[in-house]
Amino acid sequence: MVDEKKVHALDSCAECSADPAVCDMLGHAAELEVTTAWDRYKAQQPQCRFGLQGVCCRICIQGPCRIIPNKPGADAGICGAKDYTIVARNVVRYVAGGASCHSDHARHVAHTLLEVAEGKAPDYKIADPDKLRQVAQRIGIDVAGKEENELAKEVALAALNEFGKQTDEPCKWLETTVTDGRNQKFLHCNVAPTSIDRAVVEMLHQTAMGMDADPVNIIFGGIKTALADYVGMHIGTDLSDILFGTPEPVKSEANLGTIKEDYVNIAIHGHEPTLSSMVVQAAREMDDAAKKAGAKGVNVVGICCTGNEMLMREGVYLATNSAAQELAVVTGLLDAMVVDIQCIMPSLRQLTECYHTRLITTSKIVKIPGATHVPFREATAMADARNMIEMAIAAYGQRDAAMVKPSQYKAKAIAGFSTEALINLFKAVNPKNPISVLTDAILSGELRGVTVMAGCNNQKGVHDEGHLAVAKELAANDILILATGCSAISSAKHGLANWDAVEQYAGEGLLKFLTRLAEANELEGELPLVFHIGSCVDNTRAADLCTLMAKELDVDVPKVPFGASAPEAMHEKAVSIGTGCVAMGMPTHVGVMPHIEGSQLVYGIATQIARDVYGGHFIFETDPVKGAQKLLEKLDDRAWKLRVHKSAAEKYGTDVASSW
Ligand code: BF8
Ligand code: SF4
Repeated sequence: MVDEKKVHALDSCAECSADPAVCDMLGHAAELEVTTAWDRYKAQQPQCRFGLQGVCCRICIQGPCRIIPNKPGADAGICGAKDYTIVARNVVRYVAGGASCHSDHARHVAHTLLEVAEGKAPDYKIADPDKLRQVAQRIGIDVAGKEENELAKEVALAALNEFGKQTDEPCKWLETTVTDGRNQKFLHCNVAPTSIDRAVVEMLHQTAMGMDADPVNIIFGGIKTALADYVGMHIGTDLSDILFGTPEPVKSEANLGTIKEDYVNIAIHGHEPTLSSMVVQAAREMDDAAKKAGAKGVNVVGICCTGNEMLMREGVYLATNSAAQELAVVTGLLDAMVVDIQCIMPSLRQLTECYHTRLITTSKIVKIPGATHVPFREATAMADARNMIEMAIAAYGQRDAAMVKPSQYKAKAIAGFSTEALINLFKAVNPKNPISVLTDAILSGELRGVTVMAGCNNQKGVHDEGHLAVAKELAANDILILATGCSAISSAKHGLANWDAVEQYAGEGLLKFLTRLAEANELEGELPLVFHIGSCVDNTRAADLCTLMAKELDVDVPKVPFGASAPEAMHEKAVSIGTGCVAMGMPTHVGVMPHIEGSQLVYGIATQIARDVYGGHFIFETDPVKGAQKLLEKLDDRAWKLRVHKSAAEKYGTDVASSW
């Protein structure tokens, strides 16, 4: 019998995670005296108050300057920067970091598309030529009479142009995907990015020592950078769909129980589909080699957003989300973990040292001392992927029985809900005007709104608890829920991405709505409570749905009952996505306090002034149920106003009021 107190980093299982697979595996880790993020979080306590409040400035090497706002002599940095300048600068630098991540990912996909078009990446092909044409047309490329590769080259070059063009017109991927109202707002506020790289560089420049001291101007710069992040994400999603296919509903399974004892297990972890799609393909062709080594075949499992990309397109199992990535190794059953970019804990190397697991890094900007580095090149993609699987097969025979602990936990999950797939579902109810199926449900009061749940895991809270509590509260209150990133993985692991959860948690209106959709599509019992729409770059799929709703309702986004929630936000990317959601006009709940409490002014801009200018605003609430309720209040307010304004417009034959 394991003594819970002794084996867990925190005082009890319930303080570690809402996921029983995680609690179980943490027990195993403790028995083996293997440390994880839970132990290191505890060792980091107490965390620095200046850092937590965002009032530590390290922007120049006279610092760090630490501010105590109302204490004479301590209320400004050496250069005189006040709390509001320092907090604003720190937070928008997160946004620049997030935008860099998403957009560099997108740049890589754009390069791959270009190489495919030029015949330099023979292992790839254009999987969705229809989407290629749609994207080309949307960004103003003449498609008539053009061959697929010619068009692909033009789209790839247009995408790459979004990164570095020096002229002053707004990015095409912004201008052509949002409402007219948003375009006007962004131009009016001078926050429409003209290119991604320029926005990021400008942000770093604007926030350097001796630059901008005005928190409003700094935050507007942050909004421009967040919109550049949106452009990067949208390019990432569009071009991935073109290269790897636009997702359609697919059934799979999620949680650590998908790592199988009698298979060669290889985890794909990170964010990009370019390499992982090759690993999945190679794995399917290498079952015989695995059998020769005594296994039943090769089993690929996904972690984080690479996992989401491959679940959506190939039905690959999801092993777990960000906080629990180490625990996939702790099972003792993972023969190789192939990582690409982002959210990869450096600790994985210290951990794999205790196991037979091969840790393989592949990106030239992600190397971990001690890991095996296999540089990934598009030109030799399939051979590289095979090489990695051979390494996993070789490791299979070296498992240490004393370290092995299979997990019994997994859940069925239905995923693959791209915007196109959602529209197809609505088409079965109303072929002529599919989006009206959703907007009519809101106008009639059957649904109270839509929310995209995004974001990470954060050790500051109980792992997965925030995601589950928010999803259940929203579902019980008739909100249609979309999910991305680690939130989507959380739902999948806990059985919220299948119909059983609809019966258990959906409110009356949501149940009616989903039943109607299921019946019209002959998918009875096969729709989820939480619609997995993809990885973090796929938050743009939610934004696209919101734009379609706004257009159908003939209003701008701030009037649409569409919200966002990141109950366990962690990464810089979450800060940029959240800021983008606010600029798009959405009420945006964040369940972890970001580092802004050191300035009441910045806090006020994020939670109140943003609403006056953009229509969207942040709701910071660490209690997930209260957070969901605060979001609901905002959605209800919007739905009520929408109904009143629409009926008044009909009665008097006028346009719907545009104020929010
Ligand atoms: O891009 S949700 S922890 S895995 S950052 Fe990372 Fe956050 Fe997970 Fe995907 Ni998104
Ligand atoms: Fe201190 Fe100013 Fe340098 Fe920041 S920029 S570290 S506040 S001197």
